[in-house]
Amino acid sequence: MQSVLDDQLVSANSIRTITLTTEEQRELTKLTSSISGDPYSDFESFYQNILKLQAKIPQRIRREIEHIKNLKRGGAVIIKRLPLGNDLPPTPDQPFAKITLHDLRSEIYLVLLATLIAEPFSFREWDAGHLVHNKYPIKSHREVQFGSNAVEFLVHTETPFREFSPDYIALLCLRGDPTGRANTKVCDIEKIISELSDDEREILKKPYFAFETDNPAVQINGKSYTLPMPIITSRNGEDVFEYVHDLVAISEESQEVLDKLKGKVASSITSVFLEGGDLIIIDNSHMVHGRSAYEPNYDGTDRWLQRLLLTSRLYRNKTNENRLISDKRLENYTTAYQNVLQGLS
Ligand SMILES: O=C(O)CCC(=O)C(=O)O
Ligand SMILES: [Fe+2]
Repeated sequence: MQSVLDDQLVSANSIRTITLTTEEQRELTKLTSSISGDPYSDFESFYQNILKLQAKIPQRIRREIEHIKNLKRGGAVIIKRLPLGNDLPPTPDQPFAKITLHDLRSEIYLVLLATLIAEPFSFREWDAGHLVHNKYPIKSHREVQFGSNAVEFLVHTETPFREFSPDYIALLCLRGDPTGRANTKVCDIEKIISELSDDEREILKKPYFAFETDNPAVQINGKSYTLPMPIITSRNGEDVFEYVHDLVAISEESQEVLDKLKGKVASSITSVFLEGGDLIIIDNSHMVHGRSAYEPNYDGTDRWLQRLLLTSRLYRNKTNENRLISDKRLENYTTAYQNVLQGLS
């Protein structure tokens, strides 16, 4: 039997890990077996059924998840060995919206645990309007900066530089990479930025940072960019951070600071190998995440994640909310990215 003492509770990188005991697994299996509803065709009913049982989540799991919420700064928690069962179908090779395989029941674990931290939401234009996103490699997406790619998925804030980004993201691994190569990456960007000078931080607060794109919002010195934005912004008096490893700066001075930041991010990344049954919840306002490159086989055995976006800011009532908001800056993404998104709907 797994002992609680085996767990490495705190690592140097604000990532806490707990491994479920057999008893906790048993309790969760019992709890989830009474939950009904289809997370894809009627998310709200499914979610309401889950909320009724949330008070019964084993204490230690609840405490660990709530710890990240209460930190109010960079943190992530990994819950290992969720009892997802053994009847996972082969990993699909097409976008999830195009197949009839729905409701795997793993969604119950994802939504039950992740919504202890905040409320679920998503973007209407993403993943066919599903609240639970299924992420696995798709051959034609291989090179794109998207969760279904195979090249390195550069570390990023989820949904950076838009009108709204999630406060947390949750990734539940249904099937780990059988080749052992795909590592999720996590980095505490708040900590890195706190170690820069005041002058450097002032530059990161200016709207000097953007992506190169073929669908520009602005042109600067003949180059095409998304709308330049700051990396540090303030929310309710607290600094929050939005960053992606392929950002560029629009002036020489800001490029110098960005290059320094990129170097520090690259050397402060923690790699986490997710196995089937592992859930990671990441504070998306203070941490960035990504994934190493890997070699999918596209034969039904590939890595498979389910993802939930979470917000502490949008909803007051926990019932009957419209949980889809619009991703309004989509028109300035690269054409390659937009093609992938459209293929999902
Ligand atoms: O594949 C991973 O581990 C990370 C995926 C990711 O960044 C995402 O789906 O948002
Ligand atoms: Fe992501």
